[in-house]
Amino acid sequence: MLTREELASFHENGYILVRGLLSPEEAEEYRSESHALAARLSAQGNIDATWGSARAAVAGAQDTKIMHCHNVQFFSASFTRLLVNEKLTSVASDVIGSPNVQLHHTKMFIKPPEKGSPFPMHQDAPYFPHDRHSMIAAICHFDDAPIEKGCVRVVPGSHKLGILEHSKEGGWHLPFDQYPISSAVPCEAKKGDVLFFSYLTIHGSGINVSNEARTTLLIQMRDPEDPPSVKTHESRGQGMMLRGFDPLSTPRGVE
Ligand SMILES: O=C(O)CCC(=O)C(=O)O
Repeated sequence: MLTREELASFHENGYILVRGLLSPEEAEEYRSESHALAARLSAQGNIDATWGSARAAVAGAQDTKIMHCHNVQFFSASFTRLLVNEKLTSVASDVIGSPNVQLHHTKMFIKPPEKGSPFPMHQDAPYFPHDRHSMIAAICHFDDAPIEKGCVRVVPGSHKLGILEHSKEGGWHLPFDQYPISSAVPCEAKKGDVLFFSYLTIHGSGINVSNEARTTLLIQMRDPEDPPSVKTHESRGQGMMLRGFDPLSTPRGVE
């Protein structure tokens, strides 16, 4: 659970980096699972998820790559256990402001050494707007993410701006000149750290130019009483309860 000061900081800045939420051993296990999954999937096809806008926005991003898998809990039981980890869901509950925490989706990213793709600055909200803006992301770091590995960067306080107009070209993104990645605050992380931020918080990340991969799992969660404003971005597993219960459940959902 967060302290009163940490929660106030989240509300003021729109993000909080929780140090050592996972132990180094837990992080290492999830790192191995992530790389094993990426190897299995890569053997069957291309799992690069580099945004077209990343190539356009960032010098040096022309031949970068990022290995990716959506909804990893359908690929390995180890990730299912992480989703309901008490340490994770108790902080999620604090920042969402509800005892009930519902899954939206998960995304594993491996930024490979020397050429790991960047993400232009954006809010997540345009992808899947919700009426009460309770949606958060928790980025779990399975290895260290210093600046040179392309750590996540944020614009503190930007969650207070509401949903901004984005370009949809090559992935939703904000104007490159107005929001350069380099001017955002780097959230350098150690393995086991988890970065929580509102889906309204402007964020992005630079290229991994180091000689090690950057391995993360992004878990998007919401208050189950915060309905989607539009029917979009639906995926397998969406609506799974990670903590508490769904006060809006009806017999229609029972099969
Ligand atoms: O992992 C990162 O560097 C950023 C990911 C991100 O911004 C996103 O998936 O929306």
